[in-house]
Amino acid sequence: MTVTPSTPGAGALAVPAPAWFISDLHLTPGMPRTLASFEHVLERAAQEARALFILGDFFEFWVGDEETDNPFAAQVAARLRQLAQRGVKVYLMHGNRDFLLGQRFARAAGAILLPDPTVIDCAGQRVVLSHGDMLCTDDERYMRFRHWTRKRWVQRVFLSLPLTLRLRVARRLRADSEAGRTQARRDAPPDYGDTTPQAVAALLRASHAPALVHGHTHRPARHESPEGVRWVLTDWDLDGKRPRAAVLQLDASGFSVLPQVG
Ligand SMILES: [Mn+2]
Repeated sequence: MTVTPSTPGAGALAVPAPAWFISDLHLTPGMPRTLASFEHVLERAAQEARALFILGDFFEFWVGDEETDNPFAAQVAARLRQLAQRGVKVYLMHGNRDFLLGQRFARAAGAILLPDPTVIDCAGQRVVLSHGDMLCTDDERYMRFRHWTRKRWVQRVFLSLPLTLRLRVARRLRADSEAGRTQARRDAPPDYGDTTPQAVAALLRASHAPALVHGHTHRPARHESPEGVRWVLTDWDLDGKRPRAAVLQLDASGFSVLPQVG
């Protein structure tokens, strides 16, 4: 499958520095320490960052913007909004779990929804951002699922179903994909697909960017290839046996992983 970015060569979103990048927080009421750590990071971001990018799978799952009214999601939105009101730009990109997150939540959070991929211009660097699932092109079953579930009409049909039914479908899909993300499974290394070098190279070339930042694979690293540098963000979990949460920062001195943000 070929990757066709929606934001090719030309325009790039101008972003003030320092910019912070996080993804795959999988926020859910069942992980209170992860939420607390996120709130702590927002406090620090208000002091130290000018832009915050949340590159998908922010929530464990999202079946429609009525979820904005849930006390948990409302609290998260309120925190983000406070950050935005303190002058930090807040950007959200969809992941494979929360791709139905819409304008209603974004407005409540004072955030801007970005297409996947998006090219930014920050601290003199051109960088392409993606959640990363579209780069895992070897997983044909998932790519088919992605292809259909990103169609507007399919989403409209799904969103017209009663909320309880949508929640049931989401739970079933989660159980299918990773046996319900029990704690033991969350602490184990990921056993699903990684990005393919061809998809990464194609995206870097099409974006005319020497750097890519993505999440999704839960394999935090910095990779170099002839096409450019690829930063992979960590997922967040402060509630399990293998605590992890990190922020990637881009400023005038380049990229750096901020230690001990949680
Ligand atoms: Mn993901």
